[in-house]
Amino acid sequence: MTCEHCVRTVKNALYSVEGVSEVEVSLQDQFARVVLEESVSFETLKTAVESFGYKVVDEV
Ligand SMILES: [Cu+2]
Repeated sequence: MTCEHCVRTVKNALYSVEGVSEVEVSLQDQFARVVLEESVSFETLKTAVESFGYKVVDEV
């Protein structure tokens, strides 16, 4: 992610996943924090982000 537009896109990608209730994305630290209201696999979140052209490098 390189700018605020990327941050918005990644946020929208994550919010589009069913079960995601809250998303925090940091451009400076290059991370996304996701609050889930139901069980969602990391793979599902990763796929959503990657479908918008962004790479997920690690799982914390
Ligand atoms: Cu950008």
